[in-house]
Amino acid sequence: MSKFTVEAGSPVPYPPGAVRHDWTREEVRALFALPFPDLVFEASRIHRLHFDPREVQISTLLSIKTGGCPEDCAYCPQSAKFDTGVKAEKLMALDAVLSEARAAKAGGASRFCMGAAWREPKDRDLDKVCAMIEGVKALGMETCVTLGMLTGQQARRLRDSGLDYYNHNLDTSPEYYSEIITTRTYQERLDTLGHVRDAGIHVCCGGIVGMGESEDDRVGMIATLASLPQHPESVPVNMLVAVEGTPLAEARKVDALDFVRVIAVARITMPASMVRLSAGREDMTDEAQALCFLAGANSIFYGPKLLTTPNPGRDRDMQLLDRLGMTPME
Ligand code: SAM
Ligand code: DTB
Ligand code: SF4
Repeated sequence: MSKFTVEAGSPVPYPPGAVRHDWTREEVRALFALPFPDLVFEASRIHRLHFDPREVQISTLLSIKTGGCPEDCAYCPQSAKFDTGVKAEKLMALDAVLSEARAAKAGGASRFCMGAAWREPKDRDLDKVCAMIEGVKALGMETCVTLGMLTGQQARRLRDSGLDYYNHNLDTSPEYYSEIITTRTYQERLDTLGHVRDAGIHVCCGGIVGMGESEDDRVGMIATLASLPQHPESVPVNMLVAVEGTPLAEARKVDALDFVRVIAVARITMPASMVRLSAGREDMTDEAQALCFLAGANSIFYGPKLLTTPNPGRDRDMQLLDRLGMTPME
């Protein structure tokens, strides 16, 4: 065997691409410690065992209820606790949401994700969101919502309206979490994820890189996600969008190659999940994004706005996919 292959003593478990739920932190740490070419090669190889590496899933995001959130997530421009210039708005009307969904579909998105700046939805609001889900489903798109914490009963109501995915992120490691959020616990997040899973809704769960966390916190976040009883079907990896007025406004920028490592480790440990190159693409070079795709990212948010912050324009994204010979997933 060549000394350049990683099989000998590789921390990548065999058979490669097997879906495991018993990832230890040591194993995940060993992946982060691999030389970059070995890590990206393994991630790319494993990606191909489960997916067509030329295909990227495209979701469009809409903030259906912006700002004024009572939580104190240190990264978030929508928290009422920080002065970020984001104004609190009411829940959007059904018609307006559906016309945005039609435009997203016409633009090529297969999934429509709706986000609300709530700690948790009130039952009255949930009825309105259920009507939005039904309306978007009727357009022939997949649906995803992110509304904060849920009870089991609320998760079942969302399922009954036809919801495909619920997004609720762990954001970081259990150890670093209290540096970022004090108004709800890590366990509450895990409980919400359990309610979503039990209701039979697909789980979209990931985190953020670039909040001043250590590599060990990245290890802790991925090890937690990869040892959930069932892997999230979708794993968003966000690069912090540092917003003025938030406590993380001056956070040190992450080296693009370190971000690629997080994508690669997510791909290797959750081989059959979609890994989304999520927030932060606006400030990433095309080359860094190409490396993320090579390392196993196969999903993006498409359209010029995330929830409140900019995302690359449609032209830039289509040109990038074209240059890479990649196509949107049907
Ligand atoms: N309020 C709900 C909640 O927190 O669950 C849903 C919306 S919240 C904006 C969804 C996720 O967006 C957060 O969990 C976080 O991971 C991500 N996010 C928010 N602000 C971000 C930022 N400035 N940069 C990167 N990701 C961010
Ligand atoms: C996720 O992980 N990233 C998206 C989505 N889930 C809801 C949100 C990113 C938000 C970035 C900051 C903003 O635009 O407000
Ligand atoms: Fe509120 Fe969600 Fe922002 Fe936290 S991330 S402040 S819960 S909108």
